[in-house]
Amino acid sequence: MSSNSGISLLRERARKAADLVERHDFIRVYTHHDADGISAGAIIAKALLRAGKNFQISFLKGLNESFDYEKGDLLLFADMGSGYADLMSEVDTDLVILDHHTPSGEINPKRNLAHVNPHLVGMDGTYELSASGVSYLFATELGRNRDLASMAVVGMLGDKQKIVGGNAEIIKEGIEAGVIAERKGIALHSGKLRDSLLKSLEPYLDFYGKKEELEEFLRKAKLDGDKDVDDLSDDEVRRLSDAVVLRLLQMKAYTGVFEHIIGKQFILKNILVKNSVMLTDIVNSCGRAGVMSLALSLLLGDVDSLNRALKINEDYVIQLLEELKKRRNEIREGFCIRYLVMENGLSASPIATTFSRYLMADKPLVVINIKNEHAKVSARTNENLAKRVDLAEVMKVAAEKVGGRGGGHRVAAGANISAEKVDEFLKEVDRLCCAMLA
Ligand SMILES: [Mn+2]
Repeated sequence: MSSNSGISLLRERARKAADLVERHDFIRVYTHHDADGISAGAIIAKALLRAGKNFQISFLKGLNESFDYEKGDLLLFADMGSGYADLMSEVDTDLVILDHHTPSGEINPKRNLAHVNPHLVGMDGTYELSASGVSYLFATELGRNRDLASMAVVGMLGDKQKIVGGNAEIIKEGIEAGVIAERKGIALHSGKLRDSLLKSLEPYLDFYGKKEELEEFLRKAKLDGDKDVDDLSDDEVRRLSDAVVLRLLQMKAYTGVFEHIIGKQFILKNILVKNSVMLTDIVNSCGRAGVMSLALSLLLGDVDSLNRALKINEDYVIQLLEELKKRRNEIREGFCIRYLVMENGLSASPIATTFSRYLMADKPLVVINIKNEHAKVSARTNENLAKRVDLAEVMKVAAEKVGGRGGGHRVAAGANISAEKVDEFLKEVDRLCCAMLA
């Protein structure tokens, strides 16, 4: 099915969701606590406000957390729901699901249901539409809300999607509405170039604690570190891009990252933070710090929240850079994997993502964080290795072998196991990866 007909089928489903909303006075909204979920929440909030609806919005880590609703209200889930058909079938009130995760089965609704998910219309929810994009389609059916396209960009970038299919369509509408502009450039935060390079995590350039190297990098590329990233000329952008690519190659980074960090950048003209990469990082770190409503306020245009959100992002970045520096020498070699076992470390997933994408891309990386008796596992690889290694399968099988649970995507998966089983688990993960790579 072409994604064009997919999108019109999805709009029909979004229309049904809008119809349900119109029949209710109060809407209970639950969304995910990451950048995609928060931006979906902001789009929904704005659309409901404009439609004159009363609503309450809450954030969940997932549907293993509990939620509640009053019978007769409309219950709306964003960035979750599709994977929990059983749970959704038990909901005894009208229900709207705006999601992009793979549906787990048929939902048998007790009341009215509008289920809006790209997978249900032959579109790929992993790369071509996120929950914020689905929420945008819903919002444009509910009212004149095309100016919210800029918020949807945060979810696309946050979920590391591609600008194809549904995402490309939303960008096009945002440009037509005058709220998104495209610019050639590189994925760096606004601010002094020196500072942005030093603190960048995506791309991670490994300049933290290496002041001399950074100055040498700037000198060689004939760039002024005091100049603002947003003021660089086309020529300077080109020199900077070349220098960044060269550095990443020397670091042996995964070359698939280049298409994400160099080339088209999006300017969000009607949001307080116009640099889309920077805004996504800020929203993401607010989510990680547990202050989702601060990020929501920022997206909705609250000037007072800007400085607080910037500070949260700054603290998060420094904390993560410190942790990366500290943990780098603790990474161990297996036969077919690398692994890192931390006790009471920072959250495992951003550490696993950064190391596996930028510093050691030739083998799958498993990062384990032990807290009390419990071990949380993050496993990462890249699209290239994932042609052979399926980490979702590896995590599932290895975790079940030691009495835990695991799963996820081919390139990014996780598991929960008990701390005393870590060695046995790692051996099994290594064995499974070797078998898949052979
Ligand atoms: Mn999402």
